[in-house]
Amino acid sequence: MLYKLRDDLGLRVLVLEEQDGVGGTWYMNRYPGARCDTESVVYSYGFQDERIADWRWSGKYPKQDELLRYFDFVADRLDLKRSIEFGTRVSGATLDESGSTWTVNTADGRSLRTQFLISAVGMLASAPYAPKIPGLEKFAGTLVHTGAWPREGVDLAGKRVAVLGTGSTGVQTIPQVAQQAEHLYVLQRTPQFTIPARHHEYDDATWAEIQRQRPALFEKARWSLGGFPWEHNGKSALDVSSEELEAVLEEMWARGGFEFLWGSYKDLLTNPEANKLVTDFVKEKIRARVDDPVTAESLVPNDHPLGSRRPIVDTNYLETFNRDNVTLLDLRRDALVGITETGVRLESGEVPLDVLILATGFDAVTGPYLRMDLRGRDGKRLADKWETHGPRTHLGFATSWFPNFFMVGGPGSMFINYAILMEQHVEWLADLIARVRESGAKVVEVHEDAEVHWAEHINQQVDRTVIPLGGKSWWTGSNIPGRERRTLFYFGAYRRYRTICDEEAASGYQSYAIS
Ligand code: NA7
Repeated sequence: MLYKLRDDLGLRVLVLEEQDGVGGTWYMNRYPGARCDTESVVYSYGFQDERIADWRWSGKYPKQDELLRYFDFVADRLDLKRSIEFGTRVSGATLDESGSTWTVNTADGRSLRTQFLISAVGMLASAPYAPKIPGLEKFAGTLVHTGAWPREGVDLAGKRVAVLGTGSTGVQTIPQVAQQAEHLYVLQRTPQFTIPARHHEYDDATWAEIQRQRPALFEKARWSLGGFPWEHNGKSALDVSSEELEAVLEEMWARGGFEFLWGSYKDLLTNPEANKLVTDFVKEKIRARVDDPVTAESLVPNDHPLGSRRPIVDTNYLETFNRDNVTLLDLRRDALVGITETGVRLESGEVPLDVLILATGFDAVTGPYLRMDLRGRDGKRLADKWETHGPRTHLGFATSWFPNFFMVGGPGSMFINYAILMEQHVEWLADLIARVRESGAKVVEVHEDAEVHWAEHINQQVDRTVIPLGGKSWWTGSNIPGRERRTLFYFGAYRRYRTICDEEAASGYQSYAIS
């Protein structure tokens, strides 16, 4: 966004960043095993700039430290850091009476004025979530949240360690922690489906071939279902023989990653009957990967179908339970009662610990926004507005009562390959801002009925998927106790979303009042 607005549009731009370096989620999530589960080749910038063209990814999925090096490389090569103020947390922002200027307040007591305020706070990392477990504050060992992992690391060697949480983060860190700890206890409340990543390093010949194909891969991803460069085979899983189904699923399983779900049959995530076929396939894979049948059954999800929660990609997660130094503690059978000074207390008794790792996720999607006190027209607070009606936005870009305020990937946009989505958002928002400036207008605000219409649309659309069967999860904001389920994303095809965005621009931004 900075590059686009500053270097393409020639605007005066300042980025305020709470952390001391670039990278966002990859700056904060330094836990062992942190790795992107979107393939590196399309989890990077797609715009052409020869200054960053010589970057080379080491393999299929980039690790956290490689991602951090990438963002640093881009920021340095494009000379971005001179426009970024690091170590500055925004505590809030207030619109002035003219409706055209925001006063942004920082946690260190300063205020800055700007015509346009763009939030790129993301939807997860800036708001880690730790459950209120009785006695948590009494724990005398090392307590660490994966999303706030210390830069200097945590010494796990020879320690009795527990990981609480088995979402994407827990699934990534558990195999790595198991290699370091004397003993690892995995505290699992809800078992999850995981698909093997099949990570591999790129040799020079592979990388040269990927480089050759890269522009075409990006173009494909930009007009795909989920921002990935592959397509389903056009068939229903219900229209093929069981032999053909098995063969295709086995082939996709061998390829690994999200391609298993989005690159095979067209109805795995939309038709419950088709979904059951693939859900059963993955349940059998879980049983085959875990030696002990009792542990295996505890790891098989039985309260939600595959794809109804955020799918998880793993490397050796289930095999980790075959190690002698790893114990699965199934909290559905033996409830977590509380934390003591020396460990965790289950119904069956206490498990002594040196280190407790919370892999308990985030106050996702709305949390990063509501940590800031944003006040729009007539002093309306964003928290109050979103509390009353849910986080209504227009396509995830803007929300009424908050003129000249925009979001990159806000609630109501999509949960897909974020690199592809972000770049589209940046371009769309830059075009809108350019249009406002060219017209000589000062204020742009989305019409309330446009966001009401979009909220209705995404609510209808989600009912055509298996997502309503997913129980409580961050995808619906219901991972936070007491919070009602909400549709936070458009779960249709990305190419359809992109077309809707393009049509809005082509209409001259008919959903917006520009004055
Ligand atoms: P998630 O996916 O929200 O997972 C959080 C995990 O923590 C999940 O297994 C939860 O169990 C568990 N949890 C949360 N609170 C509790 C309590 N009170 N007791 C027991 N277990 C609990 O967060 P992640 O960090 O793994 O991933 C978030 C996203 O970041 C990920 O999807 C990627 O897009 C990047 P539950 O399932 O609620 O029973």
